[in-house]
Amino acid sequence: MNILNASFASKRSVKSSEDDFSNNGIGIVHFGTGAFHRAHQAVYTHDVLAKNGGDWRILGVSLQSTQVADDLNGQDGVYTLAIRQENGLDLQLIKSIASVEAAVRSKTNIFRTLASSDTHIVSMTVTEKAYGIQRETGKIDTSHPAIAHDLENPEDPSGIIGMIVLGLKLRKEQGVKPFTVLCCDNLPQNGDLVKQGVLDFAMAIDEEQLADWIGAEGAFPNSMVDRITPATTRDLVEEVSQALGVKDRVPIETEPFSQWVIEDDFVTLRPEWEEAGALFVSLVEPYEHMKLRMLNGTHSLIAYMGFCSGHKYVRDVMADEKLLPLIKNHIKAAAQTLKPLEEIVFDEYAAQLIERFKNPNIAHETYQIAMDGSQKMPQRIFQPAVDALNKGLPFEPFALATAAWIYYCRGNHDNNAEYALRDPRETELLNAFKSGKTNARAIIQAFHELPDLIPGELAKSAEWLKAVETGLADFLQH
Ligand code: CS2
Repeated sequence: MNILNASFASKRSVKSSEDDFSNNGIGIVHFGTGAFHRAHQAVYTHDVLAKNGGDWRILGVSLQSTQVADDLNGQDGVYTLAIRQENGLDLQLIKSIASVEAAVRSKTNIFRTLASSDTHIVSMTVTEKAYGIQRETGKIDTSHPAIAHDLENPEDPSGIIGMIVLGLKLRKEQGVKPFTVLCCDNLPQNGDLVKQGVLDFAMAIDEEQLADWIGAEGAFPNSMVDRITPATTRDLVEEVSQALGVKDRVPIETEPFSQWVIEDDFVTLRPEWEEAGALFVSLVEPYEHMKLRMLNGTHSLIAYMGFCSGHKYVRDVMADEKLLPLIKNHIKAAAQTLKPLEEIVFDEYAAQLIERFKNPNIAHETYQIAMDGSQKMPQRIFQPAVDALNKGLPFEPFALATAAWIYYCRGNHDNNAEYALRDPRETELLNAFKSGKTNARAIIQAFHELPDLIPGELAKSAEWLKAVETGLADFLQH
């Protein structure tokens, strides 16, 4: 038996395998076919294909690994979505991914599809660190490895910005309208940021006319994406394969909750994702601030405090009576920095978040969330802290989260066993911690002096520095 015609042997199942999209064409190229995409956009797209049909299948692109391409292609792009409900596991076969290209092997089909007038959308979940765009200026960071490579080799790019620019250039040359660039990473004003980076890159390779054309005709909608998706484990592969009666190498487990808010600004066609539950709005920023600050900011606090206290999963941190009040404080302080959103009562959103974090069926590792702190802390913790200080609101929870992150950056457990920070700025962070030895003030000073990380407003605030120092001194002592 093959996964395409698998039927579920046990447990509850939401949908079996009747859907067949093999005749639907490709309309989307998606960079980063990891767990999050497969629990989110690919599912919305599957649902729209099932409802309305259309040429909206996805060509996945993996920028670095070949594994996910091999695994998914070996199953005709089909995989199982396992939704952990309170009363069991819902399984659904997702069939919106046509196939996946590993860019390190060949880019021929990737650029053919990027240039094709049938492709309307290029979306991406490549994580915060992949872009190489400076937040403050929107300019490309020429020291970023992918940007540096692509500036030298604009006709054979390997990074996300270089590939988008070459894809758009091919379209311009062939008289095809630009595709819409839909960023689905947890970055503030993600669409605007990518647009600035793309335009700056085009200028940097002397493609002024291309930049003008993209600026005038392109579209880069902002979007807020949300679904808690732990990395796939061997246990999940076993559990799903058993329920399916056939091996699925790449199932995804996720929570029941899912949210997608998208700015309705597309060059040409788009799938009717609203029919699968997405919300199209004219302004995404308030939703994005809410999510980045209340969910992701709290997640980072949970991750650093939890990991350093020996908790493996988010749910374990939530069950720790000493830590839970600190987590609740953080969510509240984050909510206070937000502009009101008519559609959402922040207290209700907060209560829902607590339940989502507590979900006993989701094994979300604190170490997974702790990764890439230097790329996540600015929008999750530092910017809300600046707003809180400016508005005279409680800022201490953000100082505590900062202290917890700095403490994590020491890179070893209390028993001296080392762990990798898993951060592109790992060496700088470890050195900053070491430079202060065991002196909280000196360590904090070193972190605040790192370039392009903690905003100057915070580094200059005595009350902020004091609060972070108190938090860190406490961690160092206990
Ligand atoms: C998490 C996010 O790993 C992390 O940094 O905070 O991946 C989080 O689970 C998602 O944004 C939820 O939508």
